[in-house]
Amino acid sequence: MLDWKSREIFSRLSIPVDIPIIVRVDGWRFRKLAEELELERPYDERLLRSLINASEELMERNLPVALAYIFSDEISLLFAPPLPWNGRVEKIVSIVSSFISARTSLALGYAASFDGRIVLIRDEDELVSYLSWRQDEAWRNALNSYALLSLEKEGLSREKAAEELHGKKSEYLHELIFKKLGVNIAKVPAWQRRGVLVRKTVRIRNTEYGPVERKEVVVDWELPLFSSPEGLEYIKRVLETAPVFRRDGLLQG
Ligand SMILES: Nc1nc2c(ncn2[C@@H]2O[C@H](COP(=O)(O)OP(=O)(O)OP(=O)(O)O)[C@@H](O)[C@H]2O)c(=O)[nH]1
Ligand SMILES: [Mg+2]
Repeated sequence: MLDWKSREIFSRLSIPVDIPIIVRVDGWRFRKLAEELELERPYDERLLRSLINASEELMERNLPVALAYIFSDEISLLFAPPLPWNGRVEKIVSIVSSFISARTSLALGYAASFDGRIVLIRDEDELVSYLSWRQDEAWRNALNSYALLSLEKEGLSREKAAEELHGKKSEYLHELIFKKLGVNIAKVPAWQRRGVLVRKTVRIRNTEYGPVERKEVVVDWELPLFSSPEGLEYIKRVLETAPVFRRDGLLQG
């Protein structure tokens, strides 16, 4: 008999357990899912809420997840060290992706799948840089989705509209969205422009028996720009109040 265990060649692939990581999952073929579920365009709150709930449920499991940053069809989950499953890459990526897929599918009543990847995060500065990168993408996504819709409303096919928008500057897109849809993109809800952050926190409540700590999951719908001084302060505060980081403060770079 062949030693089949030895053919599971990636099962030993692991990352040091004392490093924070982001696990980012992205919906597979969500354009098709959005069409079949007739999701609202360009943004559907039902989809966002299903991703928020899936993230909350993951955080409520006994896993060291401090926060989840969400926009469009993607979620970035920050895991604090020590990493679960001895840092085994296959285990981490497959469980997180399938957990989010299962919860989202149940919420939407549609079989939704997510791919997944791991990103190493060395310290707080890198976390801010990573989140700013994804938030830039959220903003680009907002401009693009509204602009696509404005051209499609004029009768262009999605493909033609995408072709037309290729390489266009953001000022042009702003103008187009305002002219064709009457929408000031700078004024659409913050969650559409900047995404949403779900975080685990500890609240200290004063009771008649003295202060009591309670873990809670909180959703922030009005995010600052992560690359601004206000954003930096916000992320610092999120990490300070996250129970998984308060324990040993490993992210304090
Ligand atoms: N109508 C609608 N569609 C959305 C919403 N959020 C995400 N989507 C769709 O999901 C897609 C996400 O982009 P991608 O991840 O690049 O596209 P994808 O179809 O998921 O393709 P793969 O990720 O490569 O499998 C968008 O292009 C939209 O078509 C939403 O709120 N409303
Ligand atoms: Mg996708």
